[in-house]
Amino acid sequence: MAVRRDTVKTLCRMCADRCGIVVSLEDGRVVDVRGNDAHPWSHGRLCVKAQAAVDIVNHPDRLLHPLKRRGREWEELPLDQALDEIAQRLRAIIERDGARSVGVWKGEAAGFAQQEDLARRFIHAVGSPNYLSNDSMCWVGRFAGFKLVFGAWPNVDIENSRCVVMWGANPPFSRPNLTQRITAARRRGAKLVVVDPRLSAVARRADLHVAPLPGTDGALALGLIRELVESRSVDREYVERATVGFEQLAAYARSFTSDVVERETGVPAATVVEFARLLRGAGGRVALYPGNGLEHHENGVDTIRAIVSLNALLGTLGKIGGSVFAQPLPLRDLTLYEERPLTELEPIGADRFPVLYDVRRECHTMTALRGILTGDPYPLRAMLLTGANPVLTNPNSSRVVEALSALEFFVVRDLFMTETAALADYVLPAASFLERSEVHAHHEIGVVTLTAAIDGPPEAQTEYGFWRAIAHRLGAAEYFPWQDDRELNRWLLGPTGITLEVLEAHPEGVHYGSPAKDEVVERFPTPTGRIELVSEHLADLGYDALPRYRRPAYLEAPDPEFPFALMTGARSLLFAHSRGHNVARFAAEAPTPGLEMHPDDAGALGVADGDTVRLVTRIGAIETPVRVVAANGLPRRCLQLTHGWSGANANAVTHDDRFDRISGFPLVKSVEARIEPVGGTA
Ligand SMILES: Nc1nc2c(c(=O)[nH]1)N[C@H]1C(S)=C(S)[C@@H](COP(=O)(O)OP(=O)(O)OC[C@H]3O[C@@H](n4cnc5c(=O)[nH]c(N)nc54)[C@H](O)[C@@H]3O)O[C@H]1N2
Ligand SMILES: Nc1nc2c(c(=O)[nH]1)N[C@H]1C(S)=C(S)[C@@H](COP(=O)(O)OP(=O)(O)OC[C@H]3O[C@@H](n4cnc5c(=O)[nH]c(N)nc54)[C@H](O)[C@@H]3O)O[C@H]1N2
Ligand code: SF4
Ligand SMILES: [Mo]
Repeated sequence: MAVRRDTVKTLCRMCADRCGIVVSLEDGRVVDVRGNDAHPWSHGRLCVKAQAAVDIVNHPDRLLHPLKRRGREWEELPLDQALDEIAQRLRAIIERDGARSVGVWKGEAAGFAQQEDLARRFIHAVGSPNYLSNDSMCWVGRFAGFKLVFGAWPNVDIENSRCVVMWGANPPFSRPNLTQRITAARRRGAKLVVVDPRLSAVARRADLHVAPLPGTDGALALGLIRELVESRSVDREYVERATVGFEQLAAYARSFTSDVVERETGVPAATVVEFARLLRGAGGRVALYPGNGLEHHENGVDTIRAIVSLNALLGTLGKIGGSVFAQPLPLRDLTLYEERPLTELEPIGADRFPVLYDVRRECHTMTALRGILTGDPYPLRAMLLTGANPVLTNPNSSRVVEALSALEFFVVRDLFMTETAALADYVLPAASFLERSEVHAHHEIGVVTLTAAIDGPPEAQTEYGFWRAIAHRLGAAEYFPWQDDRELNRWLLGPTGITLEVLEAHPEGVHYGSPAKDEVVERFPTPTGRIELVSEHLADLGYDALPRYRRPAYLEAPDPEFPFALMTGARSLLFAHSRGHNVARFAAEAPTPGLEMHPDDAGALGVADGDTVRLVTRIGAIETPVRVVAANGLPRRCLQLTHGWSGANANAVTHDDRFDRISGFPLVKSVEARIEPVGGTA
């Protein structure tokens, strides 16, 4: 018989770029992934991860059937039976301890947008407010910063900018196709400033690389605010009309002279002045892009508030090439926060980190994991986890293992038997992103796309398929009326005026909204309707109204036991967190993460590139080979280790007991650390 060949146009969803791809199939099996030249975001360009989708969906270790634990063994069982048994166990726990003793955990790989909202919908539909996710340490720290200052997170218009600032972000690895936007802007003469302690891939291309010590960015931002005010480059009239707290902020920033900033951050005073000059020279067309590098510190949200406030002083808001507030695609809302907010049931962490809950309705994963062990604030007995591997990605792995093992009932949905799935009672095979049809709004270009679903293993359910199946078994069918993903997508699109059929006919997506134009923005969705350079809302919650700079602990109270500041989690190109390590050619390329170290520190320790050392923090210790970087690659006494490897798990040494005060994000960058020799090799 002849081989049946097909091609399907869809999106890669392994990072937020969501590039257009063309998938080739032979007899229904994925054999190739190529770039879709007609796609308006990626224009045919892909990164190396897209091809790995072929390896991942066809992987010999892929889970094909539900598994149930029997002591130390796993037993295969039919999907319907697994779902029945899971529902039965959940029902018994809900009847005994109440619905809030059950939680869901949605990880990064399950996706955001509708996949996130489906998990939120499910858990509220069954009567529990406990939605947990990777967003206890991703994105919301930045979102909170924008939300507190502007009431919303604007699009950063990189391509039309005259000065692009990548602050704690490294798109060549984290969003490879966004990098093309930076290149396009530079071709038109834009300057690129990168703020990163490390000489990252994007820093190598920068006109100005500003390298503060980890966690000191707040002082740098306040120093820039001071420079802008002192040089009279602030549009006073706009600032008076559109902001609250300008005088207060300016007065506070006054003490952050470039010399003070140099002493605090290690950035030469002349660099601070040059940075301010580049910002001023762009006529408000400054694209200020804050990254994940800023969130994982105890002072993260205040740092981010100070950084994003620069937008107000520079006049970037509403400017092409600056920060534009685009109209969102008016999809229907899948969440039940209006209908069934369930706040009286005390969402876990909402009292401890009210901003995290208020701005994004996120429960706090680290509080929940502790709660499993202590029963405080109330017992959490059961968890349904999808698309996450917290044993490698949440801080303090040994505590994560302890907590997840202590659950009475634990279900994991994944493509593989992971370190986390190994702790579960049931493991269910999940559909990969290529096997789900989803609506994607690409807000940076105003394009909505419907992804195509390729047939996957028959028992690998989509996210919707799974939540629906359990909800129907638990008497919550009314919330999951749609037959399948397709009908759900039709419902979601309702108010947009764009039909499912139109999207199916246009795999490159359909434009929505109107193209951005320059407009002066004066009203903001904040409590005062203005840009809040100081936040009375935060003051009411017991925080500082000003984005006050707090020195990171490793500088404020240096501990000779732990002389290094360890950053973790800088993205590597090949892997998405814990994903991709089972792709043989990627694993061969990077079998271990490599602890980045300054050559002088390596010299002082007597360590050479490739030597294995013991990395010790107050939380734990791991062994890992060292990667000695160039002298300008990292400040002295700073280290960097990427997470995601099971062999050298960076999160075995990160903190689940120290947090950003506002967002509740854990301290996983600027962690106090020391290096010890291993078996006499160092
Ligand atoms: N130390 C440190 N830790 C960090 C960070 C850091 O910077 N430093 N960064 C944090 C950040 S920003 C994030 S977002 C988190 C991410 O951490 P997680 O949310 O745990 O995400 P992944 O490691 O990508 O895990 C995804 C799991 O989902 C599975 N999977 C893949 N595709 C699918 C699918 O389509 N459906 C389902 N159901 N499963 C699938 C994969 O096999 C994998 O086991 O890590 C955080 N951890
Ligand atoms: N290949 C790949 N792509 C990914 C992911 C992945 O795991 N792999 N994960 C995706 C996810 S979920 C996320 S959240 C994004 C994150 O994407 P980005 O926001 O771009 O984050 P990173 O790529 O980790 O780059 C963060 C940079 O911040 C620097 N940094 C660390 N501490 C500090 C500090 O104190 N101050 C400053 N200024 N910089 C600091 C680090 O050196 C690092 O270069 O990437 C996404 N894309
Ligand atoms: S940049 Fe790479 S991983 Fe991200 S969507 Fe595009 S091809 Fe996929
Ligand atoms: Mo993330």
